[in-house]
Amino acid sequence: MSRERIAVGETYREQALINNERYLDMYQRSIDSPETFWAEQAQRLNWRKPFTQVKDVSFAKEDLHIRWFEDGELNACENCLDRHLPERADQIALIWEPDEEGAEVVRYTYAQLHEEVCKLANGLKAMGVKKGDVVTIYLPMVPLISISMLACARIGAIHSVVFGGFSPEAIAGRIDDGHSRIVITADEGKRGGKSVPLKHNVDNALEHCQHSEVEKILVLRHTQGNIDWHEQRDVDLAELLKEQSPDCPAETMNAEDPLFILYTSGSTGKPKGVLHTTGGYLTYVSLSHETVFDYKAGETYWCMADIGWITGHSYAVYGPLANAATLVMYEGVPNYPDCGRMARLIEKHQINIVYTAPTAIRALMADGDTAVEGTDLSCIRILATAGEPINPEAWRWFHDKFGNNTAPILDTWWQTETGGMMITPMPGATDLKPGSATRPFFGVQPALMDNDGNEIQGAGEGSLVIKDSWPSQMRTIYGDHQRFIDTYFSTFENCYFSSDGAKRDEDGYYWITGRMDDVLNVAGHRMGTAEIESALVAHKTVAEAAVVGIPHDIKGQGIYVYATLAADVEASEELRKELRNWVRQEIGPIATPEAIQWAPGLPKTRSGKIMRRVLRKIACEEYDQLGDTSTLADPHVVDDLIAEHKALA
Ligand code: 6R9
Repeated sequence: MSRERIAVGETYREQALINNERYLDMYQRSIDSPETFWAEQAQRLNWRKPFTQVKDVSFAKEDLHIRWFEDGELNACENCLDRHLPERADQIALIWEPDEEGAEVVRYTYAQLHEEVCKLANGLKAMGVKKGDVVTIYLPMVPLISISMLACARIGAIHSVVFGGFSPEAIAGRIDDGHSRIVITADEGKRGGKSVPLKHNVDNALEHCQHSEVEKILVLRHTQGNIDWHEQRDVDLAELLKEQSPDCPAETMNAEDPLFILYTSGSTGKPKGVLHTTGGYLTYVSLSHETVFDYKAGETYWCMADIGWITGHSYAVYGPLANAATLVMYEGVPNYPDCGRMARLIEKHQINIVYTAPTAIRALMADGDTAVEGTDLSCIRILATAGEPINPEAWRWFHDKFGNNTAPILDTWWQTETGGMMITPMPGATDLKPGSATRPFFGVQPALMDNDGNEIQGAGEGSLVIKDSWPSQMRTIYGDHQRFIDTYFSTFENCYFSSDGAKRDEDGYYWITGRMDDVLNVAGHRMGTAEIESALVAHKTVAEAAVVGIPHDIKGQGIYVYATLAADVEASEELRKELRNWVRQEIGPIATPEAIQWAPGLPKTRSGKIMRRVLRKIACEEYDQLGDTSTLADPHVVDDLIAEHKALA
């Protein structure tokens, strides 16, 4: 924990929506009388039918329920578009910057975005999509991705966005789980000058589905690349939209009706379908987008996260659009064609607020000052990060090079499950400490627990839990409510357990120390070790596998694999390559192992549990810190692994 403390800048303190007094006052009210506080905040949305109940929650695992504004009715899409039209029809809602630098930028006003969404909503209806149906969206970072989500929301369909970097197997699992009948995709995506075969991946996915009910695939012709076409099943999106009316009444939804499912990795089993609902989610992401980014009308805002992740859902679509913001969307990667692209893009569109990931900063930082050379970034007012801890070096560099040593860097801690930012500074209110996510957002009651389940008071370190509900909390795991209860509410009584560890300092600031379960964070992407292990053992040559995280300069964490080969299989460099590719194919390129070590045996306890702690230490070459290995069934395994690791290095 660094001792450095950066005081709120004067201009920020004077001009921001929330200064420290206001933060303290609002925070206190949000905790003392959550019902009044949230009833007030929910007025930022248009309700078709006002709610009379604000909050009905129990975190007790025998009686778990989480309901917000439960008798209210509204439509999320209408709140993101229609209600802005009287005043802001001609304001730019979305600026789309293509992968290829210099290629034509596309802009949508709020009126145009509304029209596109209505047409697609009608198109979906024409395909038979009804309220409550799940629509799978597998698209690159093009405006259609937001348009598709909003079109679903408009007609009450539940969207399930699958990150464009995921493989056919991963798509198949999600299509199966959601019983999706419709998939929206594109011929290809473009990232860093390369094409991503999206339609081809969907075709493949359907072959992997256990019980595919997919009837139609709507295809955007984006790159005009060559794709297979199945007359009965594939629909050219442009053709479909040509026939659709730009009028589509928005469906009346209950506040607790599902808005979307988004899959995320856990420590065991297959990815979980995190379910978010309508009223509470939208209230929270809209309030937090405005107050954390201090968003003011007329400002241009860029959230760099892919929309396939929660950061994209909440802060590149729902939050900013609910606030009538002007958004930038970028198709590609921040260092294409070179590491100056991000800065040039900010300058070109005069972006005021940038929300990114530490891994992107570290990647640019590796090239020194060239990332910002020749650009004038004085348009930047606020910088923010999410997804992983930001190391103080990266914080400093970003603050200096992009923030002109003035723009605050907001390190926001939250999760797919929390829907919105939970622990975060506010530009006009919070003194910053590089590496700390600082203080809780309104309504959020974090606590630290010790191993016996007792709450730690004052400064200390423990398991990070949240003691009471907040409106954008996930409601369940789609199709598996028991897993929801077991995962989040069974470790500590009457608390939501985040699976993260944290420290709290004397000022009450929180410092996230990382996951306490077997979940890795690779370049800000969550991945379960179990997921990668099961991909590996699905290969015919692998008998058993164990995966651990190792420190990585740019990605934060890298994937280190221990593989035990089947009896008659010969280890070889060829096979190592094949397994690397196999994992990429099974999960996606983000899961590519840094290294694969052959392991004739794995360190197991007598009850057969793999001792990952030991494997982690070996992978990090901390041989003298293996800890207690006395419970191992066969302690010699460890010596063999160390020898093999040394040979590999
Ligand atoms: C928003 C998002 C959640 C996990 C979370 C934690 C890590 C997120 C962080 C952070 C340190 C931050 N994480 N923000 N760690 N500092 N500011 O990333 O959601 O993909 O579900 O990941 O990411 O470990 O538990 P998600």
